[in-house]
Amino acid sequence: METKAVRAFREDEGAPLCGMAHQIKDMAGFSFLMLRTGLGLAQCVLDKALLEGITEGCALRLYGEKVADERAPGGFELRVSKAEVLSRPSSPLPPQIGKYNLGMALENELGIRPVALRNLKKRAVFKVQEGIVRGFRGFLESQGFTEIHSPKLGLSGAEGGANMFRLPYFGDTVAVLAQSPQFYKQIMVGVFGRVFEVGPVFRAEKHATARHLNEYTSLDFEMGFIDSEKDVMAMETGMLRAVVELLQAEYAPQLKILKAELPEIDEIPYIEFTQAKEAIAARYNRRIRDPYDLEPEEEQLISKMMLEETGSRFCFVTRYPSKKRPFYAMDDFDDERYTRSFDLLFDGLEITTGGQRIHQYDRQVQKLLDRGMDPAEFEDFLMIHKYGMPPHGGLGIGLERLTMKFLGLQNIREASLFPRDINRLRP
Ligand code: AMO
Repeated sequence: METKAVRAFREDEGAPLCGMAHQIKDMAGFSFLMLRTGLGLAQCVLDKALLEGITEGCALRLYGEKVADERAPGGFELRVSKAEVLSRPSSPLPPQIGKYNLGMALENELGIRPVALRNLKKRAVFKVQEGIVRGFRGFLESQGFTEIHSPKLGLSGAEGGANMFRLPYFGDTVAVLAQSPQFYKQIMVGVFGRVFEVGPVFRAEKHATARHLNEYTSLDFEMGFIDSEKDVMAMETGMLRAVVELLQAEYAPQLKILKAELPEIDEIPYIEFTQAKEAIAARYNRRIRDPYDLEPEEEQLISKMMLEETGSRFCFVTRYPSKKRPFYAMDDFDDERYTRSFDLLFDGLEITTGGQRIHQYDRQVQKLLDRGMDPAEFEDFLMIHKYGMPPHGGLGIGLERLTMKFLGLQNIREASLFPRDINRLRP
């Protein structure tokens, strides 16, 4: 498999190759040096004299002759004739970095993340993550969406009070960190019609689980002129297909390193919330404890059931009860106990929440009042309803959760460069 870096290098015969000494293997009379470049590994062969003073972790500029070799990564090796050492590490690199498996407990690995990320398998996760964001952005751009950047500091949150980070602002003001770009993406539908954002969001989750972070990257989009939440679901299905296609076309080396099997995405099946709850209760002999929300185990069982019945690793759960959905969710026209909202499950985990939103002023104000909330506190947001909004809807996807599921990782922290959780604010 030829990486882009290697291709560029091959096409420019005279160019030296720059990179970091990733792994050095001594052979009889010569050494193999695996050079880590931004986009791949290059196999370099040096005789003993040239290797003098070079250790793993050195930044190098290597000159030499490129020779085709099927066994080398990228199909060639560099027979080095001249080596310039541009910098040397002041400490030997932890020996595991150059190995295929880092072989460290996650907690220990996170402690040395700045260097652990140089391990090829660890690094590949974030290359794939780049691909997911490129696929998301590229597909939405092709559908006429405009990218926006909303503020992360504000006075109120959109997703309820329990998990908001508050911090002292100027004077006596207390600011909150954005739990989502919800208000702003809806506002911007009134401006551009279709918008998306990729940005950080903050949740003061007080529990440490394998699927929660206190800061994560949210992939959001919001679109006007929809007939129902089904239009949003169809857009998400198209986007996921485009992401998988891009990953297959341009990220094959990383997927191979990670031994990842991407899902096939055709139409994504859906099932209504209540129907799903009842079906798994009967099928797996479970008691329904919370009729308004899904427990993590229920998400797993719904996914399992849908995989068995439809062959799809993804499934939408629709018509969530109003009680547990935010105040901006549009209630079902026939039955106000339910909303026109959905979650998307992927291999047993919720990766998306979305739905149609209330676009009528009176209706939005009434829903706030019904929930004992003060419309005056939402004056800025309500401006859009007051001055006219199309029927609209959208969704939010946790990038780390999506990455984790695409790659079959066990803990969300593995899909976050520098995870923030209840016990961790560094590195
Ligand atoms: P919700 O709060 O369900 O919806 O979040 C959307 C998606 O974000 C991810 N997610 C998380 N990922 C990591 N750590 C967390 N603590 C965490 N919390 C949520 C999940 C989830 O499905 N405004 C709505 C979206 C919308 O309707 O447009 C919202 O934020 O993948």
